[in-house]
Amino acid sequence: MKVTLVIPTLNEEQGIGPTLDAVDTAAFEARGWTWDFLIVDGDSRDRTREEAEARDARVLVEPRRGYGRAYKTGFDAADGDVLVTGDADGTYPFDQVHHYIDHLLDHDLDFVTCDRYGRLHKGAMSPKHKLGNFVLSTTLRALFRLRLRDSQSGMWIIRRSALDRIPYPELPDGMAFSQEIKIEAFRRDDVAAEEIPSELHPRIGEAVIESWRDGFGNLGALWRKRFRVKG
Ligand SMILES: Nc1nc2c(ncn2[C@@H]2O[C@H](COP(=O)(O)OP(=O)(O)O)[C@@H](O)[C@H]2O)c(=O)[nH]1
Ligand SMILES: [Mg+2]
Repeated sequence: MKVTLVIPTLNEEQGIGPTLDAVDTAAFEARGWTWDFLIVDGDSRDRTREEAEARDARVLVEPRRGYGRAYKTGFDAADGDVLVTGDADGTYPFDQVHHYIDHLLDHDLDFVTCDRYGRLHKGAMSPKHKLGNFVLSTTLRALFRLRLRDSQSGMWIIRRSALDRIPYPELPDGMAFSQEIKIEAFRRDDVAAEEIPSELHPRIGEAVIESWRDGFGNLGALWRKRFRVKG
């Protein structure tokens, strides 16, 4: 079995190294898995690509802007049997992903999303972000009747054979991609999806997103998706 770690980057020269180094490749080997790192870089102006290549990552340049756009390009190019996603900023527990993959395989799941609230390390989430995430997750639960604690988590474990049943190419190019891929996976009877407890660490390096704009953007996207308004 092959695992592809798909990671979007935009000026993450400080974060990408620790992110890739955290993966417990010995645990992968012990399980007989092979792996590759697939970086989808938004034409970074810093040393992100060099740092990734130094760790034998395959680097794709996707100059079209957007977090969702990067994942669409990455999913099209990934050839692992299982895909693992996450930010290149040290926030997600890449040191634990072999356990999350075990969970997917043991429970015969297609899609696992990692709930960051399982363990929030000190300084990992500002009060503003906590409030924003609370509003977004509560709204998602109310509008879509889905049991999701953390609608904005960016760490997912996906069985590649299930990607045909998740219409990711039609999802938004921006940050709303994250909540929408969960909605699509969870509302389909032919996709076995689950949320599992995970962790969140403080960020390495500067954030690319503008919280207020992206937060309200995601909130609007939830309402539009629920009532099928194009926007
Ligand atoms: N390729 C690409 N990556 C992006 C883009 N915007 C954000 N990213 C990456 O996507 C991940 C999430 O962005 P981040 O700024 O951490 O967002 P936050 O976690 O919601 O604060 C990080 O690894 C970023 O480097 C983009 O336009 N293109
Ligand atoms: Mg991040």
